[in-house]
Amino acid sequence: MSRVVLSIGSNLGDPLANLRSVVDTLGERLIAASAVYVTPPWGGVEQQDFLNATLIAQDPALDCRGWLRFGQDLERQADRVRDVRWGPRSLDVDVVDCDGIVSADPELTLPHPRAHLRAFVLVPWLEIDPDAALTVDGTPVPVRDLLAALDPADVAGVRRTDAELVASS
Ligand code: PH2
Ligand code: MG
Ligand code: MG
Repeated sequence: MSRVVLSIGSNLGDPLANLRSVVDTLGERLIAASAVYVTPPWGGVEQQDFLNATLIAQDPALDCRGWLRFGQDLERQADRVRDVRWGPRSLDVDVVDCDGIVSADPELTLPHPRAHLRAFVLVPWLEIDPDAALTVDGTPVPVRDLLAALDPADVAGVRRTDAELVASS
């Protein structure tokens, strides 16, 4: 059994459709989806704003590496090209947390080594799990405390939209 927190982002092609492809593929495995946020590019590469969201999902058949592959398959299907680090992309699916496991495996470092610095991950995560915590340097820290430690301008830059990820029936 694994419960995963995924950060999804896109700023190329049809970003909303790219994010929706993840939710659609998760189907009943989706536990919670945040709103869609418009976020300024993080990391110093000049590029278009991103759409970002955070998802919580569960699948007894997938371990943490299985979730990594799940994300990579969807990135491929969105014609993701790997070139510039922190540059534009049609779809990025990052495993932020998987069952609270801490691992220095270079293929899948857990939790995501930069998630605690990124308002575009933490703001949507807090929306769907107000009690969320992330292990930073070996210590679990409430996500709300991580957000309070970030530059308020970075946090304010993460703006909620009215776009829906999950088709309302
Ligand atoms: N992803 C990156 C680099 N920078 N900035 C925002 N706002 N959103 C992202 O998803 C993002 C980014 C590389 O994974
Ligand atoms: Mg990423
Ligand atoms: Mg990635």
